[in-house]
Amino acid sequence: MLLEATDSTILNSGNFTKSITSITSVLEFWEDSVNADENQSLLQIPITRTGSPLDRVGATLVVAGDSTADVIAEIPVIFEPFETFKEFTVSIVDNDTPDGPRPVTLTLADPSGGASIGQRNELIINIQDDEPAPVPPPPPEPTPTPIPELPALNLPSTSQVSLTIEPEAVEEDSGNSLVYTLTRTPDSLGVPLAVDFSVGGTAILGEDYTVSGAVRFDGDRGTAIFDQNATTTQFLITPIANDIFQLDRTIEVVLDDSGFLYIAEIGGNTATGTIIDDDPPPSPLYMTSATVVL
Ligand SMILES: [Ca+2]
Ligand SMILES: [Ca+2]
Ligand SMILES: [Ca+2]
Repeated sequence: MLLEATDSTILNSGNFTKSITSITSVLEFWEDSVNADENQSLLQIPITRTGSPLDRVGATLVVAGDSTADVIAEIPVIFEPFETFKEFTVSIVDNDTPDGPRPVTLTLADPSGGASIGQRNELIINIQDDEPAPVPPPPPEPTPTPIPELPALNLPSTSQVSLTIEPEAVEEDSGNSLVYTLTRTPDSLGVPLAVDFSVGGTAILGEDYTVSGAVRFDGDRGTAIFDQNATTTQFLITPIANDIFQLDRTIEVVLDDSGFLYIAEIGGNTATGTIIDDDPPPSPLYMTSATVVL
């Protein structure tokens, strides 16, 4: 901002007649503060003398920036006899810089000629900037944390699973087992594999046979488990011996058509084992003697 001041003199008879009651001249501003726009160019600053108008009196108009110690200019103010009102013109220099609101402080000091300074000895000019406030630059984009590259994942693919049995039949009291063997193609070899199946036939779990091996089995449904890297898995059905004459009984296992990572081999998805009863039929009753009473 560039501030200039020039004085002009106005003889105001109204002021003269109202202020003649004091023998001392009192110099002061008309007001305490005034607002100005940076681009309004000119601003009128009134200074008045009250009291006696008879003498030639004066003071110093001190122009300062934000701080009263930041003195920009010192301008003598002289009131000739009978001058009661002076008006200084302040030139405000517009600029193109967004420099925000700036206060300018005017102070009346150093009275001379027997004058004194009144209570309104300071005037604040609030100059409002007419450029928009600068937009702060956006904060820098945070540097993304690099995502560690994971090792390539070799996903297993689907295996074909088949089912065989050996032997296909065992005698009830032999202690031998029916061995059911599931075989998978190597596609899913890197992971364990569970293959579901249904159980049919005439034999009853717990009554006619027991089950062992890598299997979950409840008599109606079952699941055979391949260990990782195992191409085969087995479970055994062992007859429960008894001395009762019975029919032969069967255990039919049928693989589910498909499941997680497997498809049952068409035509190779079922196996049936037979428990051969080894008990003789009961002896026929026959009469060794008879007595007939007539
Ligand atoms: Ca500006
Ligand atoms: Ca038997
Ligand atoms: Ca039997």
